[in-house]
Amino acid sequence: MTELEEKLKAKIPGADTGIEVKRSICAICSPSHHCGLNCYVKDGTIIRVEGDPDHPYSHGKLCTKGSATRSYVYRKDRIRTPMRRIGERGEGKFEPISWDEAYQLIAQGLNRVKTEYSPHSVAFFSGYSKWYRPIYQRFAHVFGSVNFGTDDSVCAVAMKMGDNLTTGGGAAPDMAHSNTFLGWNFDGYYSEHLSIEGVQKLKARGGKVIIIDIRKTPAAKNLADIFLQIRPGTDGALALGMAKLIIDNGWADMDYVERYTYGFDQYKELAGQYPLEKVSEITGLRAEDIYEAAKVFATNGPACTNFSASALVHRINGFNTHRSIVCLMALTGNYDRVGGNYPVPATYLRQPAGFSTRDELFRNERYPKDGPERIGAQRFPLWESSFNEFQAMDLLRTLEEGTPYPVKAIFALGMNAKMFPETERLLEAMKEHLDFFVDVDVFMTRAAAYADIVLPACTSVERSELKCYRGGYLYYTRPVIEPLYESKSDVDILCELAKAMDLDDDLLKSGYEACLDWMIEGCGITMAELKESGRPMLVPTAKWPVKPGSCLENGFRTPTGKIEFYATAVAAIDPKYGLDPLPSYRDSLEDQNDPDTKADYPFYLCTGARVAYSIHSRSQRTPWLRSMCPVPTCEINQEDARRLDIANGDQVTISSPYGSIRMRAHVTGKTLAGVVLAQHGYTEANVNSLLGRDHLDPYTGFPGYKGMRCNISKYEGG
Ligand SMILES: Nc1nc2c(c(=O)[nH]1)N[C@H]1C(S)=C(S)[C@@H](COP(=O)(O)OP(=O)(O)OC[C@H]3O[C@@H](n4cnc5c(=O)[nH]c(N)nc54)[C@H](O)[C@@H]3O)O[C@H]1N2
Ligand SMILES: Nc1nc2c(c(=O)[nH]1)N[C@H]1C(S)=C(S)[C@@H](COP(=O)(O)OP(=O)(O)OC[C@H]3O[C@@H](n4cnc5c(=O)[nH]c(N)nc54)[C@H](O)[C@@H]3O)O[C@H]1N2
Ligand SMILES: [Mo]
Repeated sequence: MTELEEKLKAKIPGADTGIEVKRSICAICSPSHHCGLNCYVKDGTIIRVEGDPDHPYSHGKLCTKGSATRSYVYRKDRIRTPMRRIGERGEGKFEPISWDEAYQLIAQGLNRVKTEYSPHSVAFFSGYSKWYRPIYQRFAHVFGSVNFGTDDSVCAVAMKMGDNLTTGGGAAPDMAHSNTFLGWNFDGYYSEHLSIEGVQKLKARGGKVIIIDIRKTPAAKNLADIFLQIRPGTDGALALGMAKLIIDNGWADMDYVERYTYGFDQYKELAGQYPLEKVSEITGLRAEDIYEAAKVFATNGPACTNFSASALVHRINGFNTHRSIVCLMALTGNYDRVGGNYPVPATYLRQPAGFSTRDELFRNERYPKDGPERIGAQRFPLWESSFNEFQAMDLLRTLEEGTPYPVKAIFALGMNAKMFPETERLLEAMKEHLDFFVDVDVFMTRAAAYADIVLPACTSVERSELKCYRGGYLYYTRPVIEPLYESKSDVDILCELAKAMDLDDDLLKSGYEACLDWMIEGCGITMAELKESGRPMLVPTAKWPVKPGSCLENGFRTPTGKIEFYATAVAAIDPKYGLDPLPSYRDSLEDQNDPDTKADYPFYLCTGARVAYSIHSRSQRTPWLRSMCPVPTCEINQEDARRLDIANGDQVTISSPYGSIRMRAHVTGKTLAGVVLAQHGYTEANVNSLLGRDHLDPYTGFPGYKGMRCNISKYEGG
């Protein structure tokens, strides 16, 4: 081999090899992170990726999914051109059309529904991707619809609502100054790898780590001083039981409670109903372990905790469970204190970076103020009054029943139908009741097959995107390769469509960068500078780190100005909805506990706990990621497996009152007896088809993804 051939084989950048390293970010995963990505590009193709060591936030780290970027970007099922449906909805028969034709057809289709029904009969929906949302939400409102909704209907917002209504806002752990970390449903190894280092450092300093999880996770194994393997969905009872212990043993910070909180007496009375033995029985934990955890948490302070976007709030008792954990922070005086949890205001796309932008104003200033209530408002009034999107878990009912007004068109960016409970019924309802459906996605999906018009979006390495990062950074990424095929960036699609439809908004019509310039005005940096630099830039107005104590000094942003054990905003909701202003506990299977259902479906099904090789539906057909778990697999405890004659690797049927799916059994000692754990996102084994559409948390509308009844048996079909 010549020297050049060797260098080419080793993918060494240089003028001789023609390989150039271009910087971008990995946007496959959680928007809280988006690690820096170095792409090695030769002849317009990415031939290698690695973490960007100079990235000020991720410092060269990259997880499994980011490492699979090439496998993701170059997938065979990329949508290549705009397409018009020529077969039946769902059949998947399309013909290519030009972009101009597509824009004309979309303009006609949406305007027809607007004229025949109303602009609100067009629902604008987005799946998991967040980066384009300011542009998208404004687009929906300028079009005239109140109905903008996203995966926020099932992700993070239930937690944020709990935070907002209790303390006035979310709060980050001050890990660097803490003595105890309460990792409540925390497994950062899989869900946010960049969060692990802080916990490791705390431990190295001699701090204590408590992990509360339903399964033995890497966090439990590597980090925990105390590990509580709790029965799923019973955390609310544990939090109240801990509160009782803390109050009874004099471990509460009563000075803090008196000065900064509201409703303590009622909270104390509620907690009083959870003595240790009762909590032990509900949670399946040993009384001495609960006592020890409560003691360490309350007496080895300051203590901080993580707030999970997913695990606890994916249950019908989720909102109050989350609130009960926030209340523990207040009870021990750990909220807004050094070493505890403290508010860090959002900068851009709801991520904090220590300065302000106008993205929320950009999103909302054109909201049609005379419009009706949004989809889901009548069923979930607390959601409606707390959050500026429709509750997508009411979409199926709205389509079927047409009340309070019909939904006749959906315009979607990345709609994954499998995110919705009773997926097949949703697709049926879309087929039957929609006059017009547009889906913009990177890949061809089940939902896209039902669309009238399908448009190809490109991935993050093919376009630009604005990101903020903790530490005070703004970053405007530059494309490292040209968009593949005829794909385009979502924001370009939206801005071009705004022009084609001649929407009444000069900003949208002037394009993404002009909109960004408007949003970041006043922060001390311009888009021109960001573009020129091509790197994350320190924003002059940024103040980082944000300091704890602002609420203690200036009051909390709640109706009483205090931390509300008793949530006055919940008390303001019509009593007919039966919402409790206190963080009371109820069974996470309460609506499935009739004797027949219990007998037929004796197992607790918990879905979607994060794993390293998977992210929702978008990873399932990414070859490198799929190769790590080629067959949809569920975890079952070894005792249960023995009793049911299920061996490791056997095919099993998981069933619920709504349907059944087939998976492969992974028999393990890591999962509790009586529990089945399964991944979501698979087309051939869609766990959400097992979930009833009304199995929802009445406070937030969030689905019980992680708490429903099921049965499991060996599949005998060969
Ligand atoms: N059973 C169960 N279900 C769950 C969960 C669970 O734990 N258990 N978790 C829930 C949670 S927390 C969330 S956040 C949701 C995730 O919500 P989903 O919306 O289901 O997430 P994805 O499947 O990742 O992405 C949706 C679509 O966006 C497309 N896409 C990717 N990038 C882009 C882009 O740049 N532009 C466009 N236009 N499209 C793009 C993808 O191809 C995909 O089809 O799932 C929820 N579903
Ligand atoms: N690899 C990967 N990372 C992701 C995602 C992904 O799909 N894949 N999705 C991203 C998204 S959209 C979200 S919302 C976040 C969510 O991220 P997290 O909030 O971390 O959510 P999970 O991993 O679902 O749950 C965390 C832990 O809670 C445990 N758990 C489940 N039920 C219970 C319970 O009843 N009680 C207790 N105490 N613990 C329980 C699970 O076993 C798991 O170890 O992850 C983000 N990161
Ligand atoms: Mo999520």
